[in-house]
Amino acid sequence: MLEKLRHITKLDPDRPNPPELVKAVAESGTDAVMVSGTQNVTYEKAASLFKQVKDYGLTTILEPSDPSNVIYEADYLFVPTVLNSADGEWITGKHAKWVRMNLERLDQFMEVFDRKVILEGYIVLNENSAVGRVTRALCNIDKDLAASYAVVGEMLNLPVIYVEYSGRYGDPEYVRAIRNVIRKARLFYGGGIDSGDKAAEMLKHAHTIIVGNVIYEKGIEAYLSTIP
Ligand code: 1GP
Repeated sequence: MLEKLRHITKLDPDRPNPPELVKAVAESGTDAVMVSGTQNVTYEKAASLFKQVKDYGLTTILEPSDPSNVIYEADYLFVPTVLNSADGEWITGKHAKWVRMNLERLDQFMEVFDRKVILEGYIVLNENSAVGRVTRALCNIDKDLAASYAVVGEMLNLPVIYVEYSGRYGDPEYVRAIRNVIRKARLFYGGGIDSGDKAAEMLKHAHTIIVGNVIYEKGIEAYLSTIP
């Protein structure tokens, strides 16, 4: 399934997602729609957005930020662990809480886990982003250390390494350095992609790009230009 993803659109259920926006996304050629679950994402808003997206036959992915906001109706759950966090809560802490909530029906939970869950090893590199601050990520690291975190992700058998600059276009040299050390994992890149040139530049190194803000901040035309 991961091999089929070149372009993922991250939609925010907390922003207006009128039917014409959802239609444009569905017809854009993007490979999947991802909803990132933050505290502000209510179940109703996210479920209603998923329903609209699914009506068009697009793959839906939920990326929860906490065990309290997992929405099992999504086709897949992409569960982050922040490899360069200084706070264990974001590496395995929340995950253990999630398992604990399901310990009494572990077989059932593991069946869903095996069918729907893909773990993502995040390397967060923008210290000014919400995700960077909240997860206390060690963002000011050189290329070699960033690449080393990616190798650790592979040692842990994570199927995805996600280079996250959320809100800012990142340094392609970092993405290249990480790609060079990756053997099995798929490399995701997200952050500040708002044009065809930036999409193409990051796709030279990353297997998959994730675009978010562009659709809300620059509109549908700019968003469409990011489709490979
Ligand atoms: C955020 O990586 C995504 O989690 C996409 O970033 O919103 O900057 O496109 P942008």
